[in-house]
Order: sequence, then structure tokens, then C-alpha cells
Amino acid sequence: MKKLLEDMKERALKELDAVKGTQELRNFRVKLLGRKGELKAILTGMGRLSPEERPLVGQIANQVKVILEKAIDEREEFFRQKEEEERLALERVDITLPGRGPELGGVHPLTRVLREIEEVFISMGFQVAQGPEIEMDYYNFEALNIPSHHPARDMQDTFYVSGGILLRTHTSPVQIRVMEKVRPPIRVISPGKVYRRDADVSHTPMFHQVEGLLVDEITTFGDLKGVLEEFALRVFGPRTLVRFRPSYFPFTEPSAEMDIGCVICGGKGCRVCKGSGWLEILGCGMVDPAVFSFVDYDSQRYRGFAFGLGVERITMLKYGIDDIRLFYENDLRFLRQFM
Ligand code: 2NL
Repeated sequence: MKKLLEDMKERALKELDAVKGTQELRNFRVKLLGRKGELKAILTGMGRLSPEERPLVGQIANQVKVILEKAIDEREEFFRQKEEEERLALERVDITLPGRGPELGGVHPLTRVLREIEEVFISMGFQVAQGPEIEMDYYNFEALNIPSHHPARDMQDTFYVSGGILLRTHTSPVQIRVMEKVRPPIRVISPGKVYRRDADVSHTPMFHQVEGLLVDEITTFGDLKGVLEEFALRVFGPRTLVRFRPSYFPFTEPSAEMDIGCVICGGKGCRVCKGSGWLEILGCGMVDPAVFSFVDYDSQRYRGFAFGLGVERITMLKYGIDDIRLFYENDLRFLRQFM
């Protein structure tokens, strides 16, 4: 009996060395010391011993039990530490790594150029006016002396919402609304989104326009030229060449287009200026008396000049961008170049 216990102890201690983890150790403990374990099985045999032998064997059995329990406890503590170390190594965070800095945003090139244009006119005494993008036929066309058979009113160019309602095709209606409200002298610009049914490398269905209007008692074509030349020099640099060509708009008479010397080739002629050395940057003219009569201004007393320019076009020329769609794709490689 005593031998049986000693053998069992030796064998158990050897087996314990081979146990590889906490779960296996738990099973091992039950198998050895549990209610139906090996030690219990041996002790059941104690019934056959003489009363003298019993205390001694009981004592040995208890010693074996204490030794094995201690050995298993030590082993368990060893595994617990080892497994904790493994877990910590796995979860380790290198706090010496520098963090990811916040990504800096930038102002969109169109916004930058729009702000720059606004600043130039504000410095010359113009006020900024805004109005609805969904507009009435009357303000977008009628009051601008664009009759119903005019090509600009064609279904091809205009997004119609419903009878008499449309998406504005220019920001002139804002200026008509200003003239309805206040009497001259007036100096306003109206920047904003406009809509036309068009899409290719130089046209998007929505784009940005700045229109301007000055009305006073003594206003000449010379005033128009002075203000718009100043604008060109401030936006494209002091050495920019400027010229005016006669043109036609239903809402101005006389009408003109302003060109600047090509900023790409310096006037020698290139692909962008189509060999002419000049780039068209805006349309302008003296306000047609017919427009004044729509807003009840006395055209004998008042004169005015007006102009309209495309912000996308100005931005493309200023930075040598050849495809208008780049402004709307939000490709960071494109946008980062303007930061
Ligand atoms: C262009 C041409 C232009 C105007 C816009 C205007 C506004 C009022 C009265 C008279 Cl309220 N005229 N605006 C005048 C001439 C030209 O724009 O090519 N824009 C991109």
C-alpha cells in the first residue's frame, strides 16, 4: 500500500513535467486528486488494512496528497505567469512611435480664386449680393432683355424646374433684384453657382460665375475699361496685357469681351490661346436701356456698366489647368498642389 502510494507519487511528478498548459493541468489535477481520482481509488483499498497499519498509511497518503497539490499549484502559477507574459507581449503597444498628425485641409482652388476676385472688387467699393439659384424666368431672361425666341432660352441650355421656374443660367438675376430694391448709385458683384446643360473638358452642368454691375449718373465705357483692367492686373499680375473686342449681349449695348495676353506662352501663340496670343476672360458692356426700363430706372438719367466672368475659366488660365472636371473629382493629388 505504502509502495503503491510512493510509486503513484513518483509517476505523477514525472507526468506533471510533461503537462503543457493550464487546461491540461486542470484535467491532470482532477484525474489525480479529484473525487474519482487515482488517490481516492488507492485510499478505497485502505479498508482491507489492519487497524494498526491504517494511521500510518493514512499519514503517507496525506503527505503524498500535500506534495502533489503543492507541485501542481507551483506548476499552475508557472503557467499563469507564462501565459500572462505571452498575452502582454501580444498586446504590447509601442508608445515611443510618433502619432499620426492631424491631416491639414486646404482651401479649394476655386474658392481661393473666388475670394481673390471678390477682394479686388470689394477694394474698389463693390458690395457682394446673393440670390436664389432656383429662379423665375422673368429675372433670368425677361428682365435682361432676352426675348422668348432667343437661343439662350433654348431647352438645350437651361434646366427647367416647372412652368416659369428654372435653375439660373447666370447670376445677373441677382443684380436685377438689387436694382428693384435700391436706387443708384449701385456697385455690386454677384458671385455664385449657375447651371447650364453642358458637359465636356471645359463645361460642367454647374459652374461659378461672378457678375458685376455699376450704375450711376455719369458712367462711361472708360470707367468699365479702368475697373476691368485693374481687375486683370490684380489677378494675373501687373505686367498683364489687356484688350477689348466688340461683342454682343442682349443686355448690354455696346458690348465687349476682354482678353489678356496669353499667360501660358506670353503672347507667342500656343495650344491654349490657339495661336492668337490672347485669352478671353470676360464679357462686358454698358447696360442696355431696355434693362433699366424693366426695373424702372430713368435711362435718361442713369448709365451703368456690367460684366460677367467664369470662375473656373479664370482659375484654369491662372494655374494652367486643362480639364475643368479636375475641380469636382476631389483627387487629393490635384487639390494638394494648391495648399
Ligand atoms: C459673359 C458675359 C455678361 C453682363 C454679363 C449684366 C447684368 C445686368 C445688366 C446687364 Cl443686371 N448686364 N451682365 C453683361 C455683359 C456680359 O457676361 O460672357 N459671362 C461669362
